[in-house]
Amino acid sequence: MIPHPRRYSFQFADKRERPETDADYAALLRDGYVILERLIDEAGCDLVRREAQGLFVGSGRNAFEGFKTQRVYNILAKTRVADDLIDHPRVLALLDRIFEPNYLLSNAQFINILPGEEAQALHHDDGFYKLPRPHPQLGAATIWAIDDFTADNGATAIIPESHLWNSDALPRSEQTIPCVMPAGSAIFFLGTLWHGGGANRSNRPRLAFTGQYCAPWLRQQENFFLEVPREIARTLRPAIQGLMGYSIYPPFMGMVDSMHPKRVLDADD
Ligand SMILES: O=C(O)CCC(=O)C(=O)O
Repeated sequence: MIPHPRRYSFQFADKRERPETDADYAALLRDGYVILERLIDEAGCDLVRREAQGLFVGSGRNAFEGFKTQRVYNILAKTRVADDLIDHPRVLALLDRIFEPNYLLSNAQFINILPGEEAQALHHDDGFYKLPRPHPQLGAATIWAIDDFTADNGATAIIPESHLWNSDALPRSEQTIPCVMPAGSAIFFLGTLWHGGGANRSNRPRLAFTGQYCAPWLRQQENFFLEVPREIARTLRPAIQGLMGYSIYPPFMGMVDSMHPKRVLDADD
């Protein structure tokens, strides 16, 4: 029998409303994105930068990853420095509004756009769920500026209000604006918003962290159960475990041998 889902869903049981949430949510619905300014300070950015720098190996394997872009995948197995970004209360408060409880982390990466990188192809993050638009919210993402995002250093290019477009509308680069924001800020956008990494015409790298999230009944991009060893997963805080998929979308989705996955995670080997 499946234990009552609330037993292990306590991190997601309460809405994390904050004074800013109403305004953040209104902007998100209107524009498709909202910029959350200066959520972490310079010391926090330095910490993330130092940790990320130690993890980069090589650069992108194709034009979409970016031949002059460095990426770190499987962050949850490699460092704890992104945890506070992944479950930042201001981000969770918005996710609480968009999705049913026990929504999931789909993908977490560091992205370092190096000088000389070209603009990435415009895309929307939920495009791989092949449903015609408009559709219910499937995904949402954050891109955290660990360095200042400027007009010429590869700041994410976005098309405001493109979350409202139908499936047949195609983006043009002239429609984009650079998401200029100071280090420590994050852009939060809906999975339907057209965007892409910007061209880096500066002489310095542009470091970002991105967390992508999806509805609790969708397949995640990352397979966290294979990526993150069980002995690490056990040590993570419940909110992160839940986001990885150690949770249930009631009544059954995510079960392990008829039990809540967190019971199995916590059990002795
Ligand atoms: O790095 C960025 O600003 C955006 C990257 C992106 O959208 C992606 O790689 O899917």
